[in-house]
Amino acid sequence: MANDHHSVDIFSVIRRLYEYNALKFGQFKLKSGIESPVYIDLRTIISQPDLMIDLCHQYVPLMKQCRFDLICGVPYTALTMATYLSTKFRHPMVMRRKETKQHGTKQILEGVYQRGNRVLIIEDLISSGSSILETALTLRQAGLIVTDAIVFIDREQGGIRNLQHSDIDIKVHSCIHFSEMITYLKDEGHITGEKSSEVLEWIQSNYCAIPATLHNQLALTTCSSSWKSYEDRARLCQNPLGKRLFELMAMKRSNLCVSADLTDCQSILKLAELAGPHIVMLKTHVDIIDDFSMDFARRLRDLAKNHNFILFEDRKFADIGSTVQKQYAGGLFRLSEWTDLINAHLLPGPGLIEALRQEFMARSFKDSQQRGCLLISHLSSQGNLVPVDYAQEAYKMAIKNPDFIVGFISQTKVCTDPAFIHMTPGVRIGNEKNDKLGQQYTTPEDAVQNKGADLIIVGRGIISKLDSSCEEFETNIILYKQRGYNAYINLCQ
Ligand code: 5BU
Repeated sequence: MANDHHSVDIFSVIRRLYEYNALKFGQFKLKSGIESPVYIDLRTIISQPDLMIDLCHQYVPLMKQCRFDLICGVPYTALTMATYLSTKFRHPMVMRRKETKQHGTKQILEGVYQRGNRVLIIEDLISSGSSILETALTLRQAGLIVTDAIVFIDREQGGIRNLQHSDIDIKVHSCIHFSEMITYLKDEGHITGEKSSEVLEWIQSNYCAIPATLHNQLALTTCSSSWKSYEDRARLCQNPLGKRLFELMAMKRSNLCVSADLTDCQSILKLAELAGPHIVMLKTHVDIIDDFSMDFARRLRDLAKNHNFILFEDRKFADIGSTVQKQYAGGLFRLSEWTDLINAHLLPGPGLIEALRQEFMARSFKDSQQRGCLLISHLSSQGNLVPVDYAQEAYKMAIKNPDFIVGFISQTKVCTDPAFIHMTPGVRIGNEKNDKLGQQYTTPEDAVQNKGADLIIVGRGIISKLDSSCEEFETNIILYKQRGYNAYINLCQ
């Protein structure tokens, strides 16, 4: 960042905040209902541009200690500060809306960014840390990395420690501590010794916790304290297919799904035969097969039965309910007759989900086969236009339909509910980080430990070995199976 020649003593800023009534002493009722002998209101300084500038420059030395690509102010007070720091020092900024727009793109995050960009959060003051956490959750849900935040005043009520919690892991830097500020005001004769002791005592005995509801949303970061084995998760699952999937994962010690992106039936059957013992799921794109027939579908089902894996057609339904019913049950592929699992977009709304529910029920009545649906909450491809709040909407839809929504195709955790599975594509071992057509790859460990995957989906990383010797194919698939499974097991430590 550019050198900052604007040096102003922080205590002169504190004195002026006091003079402009941004620091008030008396009896104040806080949002939480508690009575406080001190009130800090930094919102007022938007009307004092000189003070605003001098205050903003206090962040600069701390910004130099942080690694970041973008900055983001916590709405609303810190937005003006972040805007000043962004324009003055040419740091690109993103802006988090407090409320999602009800029209247009429904963006919750404004600005230009890429997954993996590092964001520094700017906030005016910290008490519990909840506001910083809310902003960090939104940023992380968009695939951004948040490790640091800077606040002007640390109220010393536990916020900095709250955010150090392993689930959250945000380092908060502060320009000044509350006690330093009070001591300065007392030493300069602005407040009495008595007032200073009263305020300091009050602060020390009023620890602020992060509300439980917010803590529950900490699904983004996979945390060891909430880790559950696949067996335990099977027990918590309400839908029979999800239950069977978790049981298979525990029994086969595998969280691997192979993506059979091959264009002829013979190769897919060969893949199913060779991969069968190591996988819990085989995923198809039936519309890329040149010679599809229902006989092939029956043979694939037999292999799935023999080797005990689930058949998932990656159909990504995204149309009105009536069309989806026909796409699922009819046409050349008659998916409802041979697949266990399909997936859908939320874009068309709940009618699509209702349509699938009706079809599932109608089919299951005939053949008592377990069926389920995954919701697409994210895409793995670069520059995809999936909105940031898509994942939240997917979760809302899932909890309304826990009897047949098995989980999510995700790139980050959608929820902490252990009954829903998170399945992540874009996994490959080796040097390829992308496929030059938008696919973005990560390792099994990164998918599980950082992106919250319970199950990894691997296509070309495995099928590229189909024409190699059986030994080579097997060594490779076992490597994926072990690395994916161990990454999940290692989370419990
Ligand atoms: P790959 O060869 O490992 O890149 O194959 C990944 C598969 O997962 C492929 O069939 C995709 O269609 C599928 N996929 C994906 O890659 N990314 C996504 O976000 C979704 C599906 Br949804």
